[in-house]
Amino acid sequence: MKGKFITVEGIEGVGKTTNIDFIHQQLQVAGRDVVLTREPGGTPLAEAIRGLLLDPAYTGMDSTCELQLMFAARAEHLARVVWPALEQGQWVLCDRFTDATYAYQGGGRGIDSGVIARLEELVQGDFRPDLTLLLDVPVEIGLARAGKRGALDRFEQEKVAFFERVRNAYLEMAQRSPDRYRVIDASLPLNDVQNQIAAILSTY
Ligand code: T5A
Repeated sequence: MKGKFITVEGIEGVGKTTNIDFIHQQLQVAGRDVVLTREPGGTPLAEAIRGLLLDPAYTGMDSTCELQLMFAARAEHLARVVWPALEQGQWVLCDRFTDATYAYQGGGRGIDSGVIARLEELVQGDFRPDLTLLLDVPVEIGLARAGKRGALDRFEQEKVAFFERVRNAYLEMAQRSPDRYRVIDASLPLNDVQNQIAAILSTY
């Protein structure tokens, strides 16, 4: 692929939405042609699947159903948006990707990582992000920030212990893949968070 694939990860309320526009802007200033997208979602069909996944009406959804919906949305998103853009030399900046599946469906729901890896292989082969920015905050800070936004989606209704497992799964992945991951302390004031991001992007 000619372009670069950058993903942004973290638990709820960590500040992905707040910071992704900043990252987009930094990359554009550096002269990159950037496609900004998200998972689950990024195409009309994948956004429809996102609607099902986040809808509190489906609280208690079977965890393997949830897992397969994540990868169904991802297959569509990769085929229609991510891979064509990278082939054309564009950079793709994506709000969450497969690491979120390992963190939420693996760490959070307890699905065996070998099962996730088999779907990963089916849907994306050996395709992986070039760079993953993990915004990290203690769970209580993330949930307090997310809680200020009003109605909670199906994931945001989970308990603190679920998000502790999700956060730990992210931190373990970052430890295992130091070449790809950069961990950002997102508990600091926004300006300090963005200074950390700018420093990372300036070396990339
Ligand atoms: N999911 C996703 C899976 O389970 N498996 C998968 O494979 C994938 C791809 C949707 C859900 O899907 C799950 C995970 C998710 O639960 P999402 O839309 O990315 O994914 O969900 P959220 O994490 O809920 O994303 P949000 O946009 O809701 O949260 P953000 O982007 O992390 O937080 P943000 O930027 O909205 O910030 C929250 C608040 O904090 C403030 C902001 O102003 C805002 O009010 N804030 C700060 N305050 C003080 N200091 C700072 N440094 C701050 N940064 C932000």
